[in-house]
Amino acid sequence: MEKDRLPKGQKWISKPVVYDIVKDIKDVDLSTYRLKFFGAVENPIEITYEQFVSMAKDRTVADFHCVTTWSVKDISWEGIKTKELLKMIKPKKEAKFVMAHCLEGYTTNFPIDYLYDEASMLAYKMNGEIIPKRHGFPIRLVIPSLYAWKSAKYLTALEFMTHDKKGFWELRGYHDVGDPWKEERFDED
Ligand SMILES: Nc1nc2c(c(=O)[nH]1)N[C@H]1C(S)=C(S)[C@@H](COP(=O)(O)O)O[C@H]1N2
Ligand SMILES: [Mo]
Repeated sequence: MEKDRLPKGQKWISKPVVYDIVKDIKDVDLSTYRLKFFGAVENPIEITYEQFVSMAKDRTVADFHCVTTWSVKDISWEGIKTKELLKMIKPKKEAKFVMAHCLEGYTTNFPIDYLYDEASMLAYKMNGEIIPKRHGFPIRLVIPSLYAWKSAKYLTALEFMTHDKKGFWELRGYHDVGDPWKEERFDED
């Protein structure tokens, strides 16, 4: 039933609204861009955009829920499933949390389990096209099972942490996890 598809307190709109903590985003030089995986992992690596694209073969179609109450149906993302990348990076067993780091300084944290979700991806295409600049070019983290502020755009690194730390919005009162089905919008305390 269609109603069950929309988390409480949300309404459907047709296209995602661009939300950014800064007004301007620098152009990215793909020849120097690197995506890093570091922290509590067996195999810390850095990959180039070209390497990423050559490995990209996964696709997810998922609804996107923003904490400001809009939701968008069926956005398609192409790239690499995070659970596949983790096979290569091998997080240590004490890695419990992840911090996403972005080009303009944005950060967001979440429990590592969300990277094992079937739908979670690192994406370079959105709805069949290279991700538009303001939607996260060149690579974006997409975690459909959490509110959209966890889907970090302009991703530069995933940091694997043994202890939780708060990212940009989490420091400003937003929930550490942010599950739309539990309406985890803000931290209670
Ligand atoms: N790097 C970065 N990623 C970000 C943000 C940001 O400011 N910087 N905003 C977040 C928020 S609050 C939302 S709602 C979504 C919006 O995604 P969109 O701009 O593609 O619609 O991006 C998230 N990812
Ligand atoms: Mo947001």
